[in-house]
Amino acid sequence: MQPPGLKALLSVAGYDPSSGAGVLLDIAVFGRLGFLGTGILTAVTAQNPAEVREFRCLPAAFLFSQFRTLVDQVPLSGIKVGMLGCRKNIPALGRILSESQRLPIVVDPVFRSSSGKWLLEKEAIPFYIKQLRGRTTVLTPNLDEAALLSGRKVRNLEEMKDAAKKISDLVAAPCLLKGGHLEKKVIDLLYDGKTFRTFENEKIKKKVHGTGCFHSSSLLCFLVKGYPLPIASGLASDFTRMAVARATPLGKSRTCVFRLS
Ligand code: PXL
Repeated sequence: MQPPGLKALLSVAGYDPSSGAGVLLDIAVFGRLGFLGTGILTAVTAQNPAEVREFRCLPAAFLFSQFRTLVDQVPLSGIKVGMLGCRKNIPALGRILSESQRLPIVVDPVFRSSSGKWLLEKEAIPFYIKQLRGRTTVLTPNLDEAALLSGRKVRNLEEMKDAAKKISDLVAAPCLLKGGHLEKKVIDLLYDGKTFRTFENEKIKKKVHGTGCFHSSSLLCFLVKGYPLPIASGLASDFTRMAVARATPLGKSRTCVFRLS
């Protein structure tokens, strides 16, 4: 049994040995915000803070088996999805989502690493969208991912609005478009199917690995704490900004990692 009051959140994502992103980072964020972090692996990467060199996907049936085995014993309060790695994992994700429809589900559509490596085949994006449709609470793309999902250029707030609306229509869910890569300011944009809301923060000139993972896993935590999506989105933007301010370089590269302890 889980101790009373302890809620478990699940990260479905890749393994980054440096713990700068993926399941290890998500679990650290869940723990920092008061939850028990659990994780199932889609893929194992060979990477350091500077680059993803290569990765291997785990067999798709095994991805589902990790989920089934965990939930046979452990009740979950929410799910965050990150890197899938391979097209073959998409149907397994679809099953996981359809079996979890009563839970808050945050999907971070990870397609490419900051160093430019594809973390899901580009050709699989339409199938991915189809499997997500109607099955997620919110989708959290960054500018690059929003461009890939919507098929449009996404470079400023006007284009972000256009893309967020298109993506929300495609997946039948709200879209929180993360604008951390805008040039002058960080503007995160939420479109909930009706209204646009923006969350602005000063840009901190720092290269931080795993910002997308951090943002979406903290969003899940605030949703599970009971905040409505617009409030949870603002809290996640602010929490991420504070964490970026505290992030420090790890090892030889100048890329920073989050410090959660
Ligand atoms: O930030 C995207 C991302 C997500 N998950 C894993 C990653 C990366 C980028 O490198 O390695 C496991």
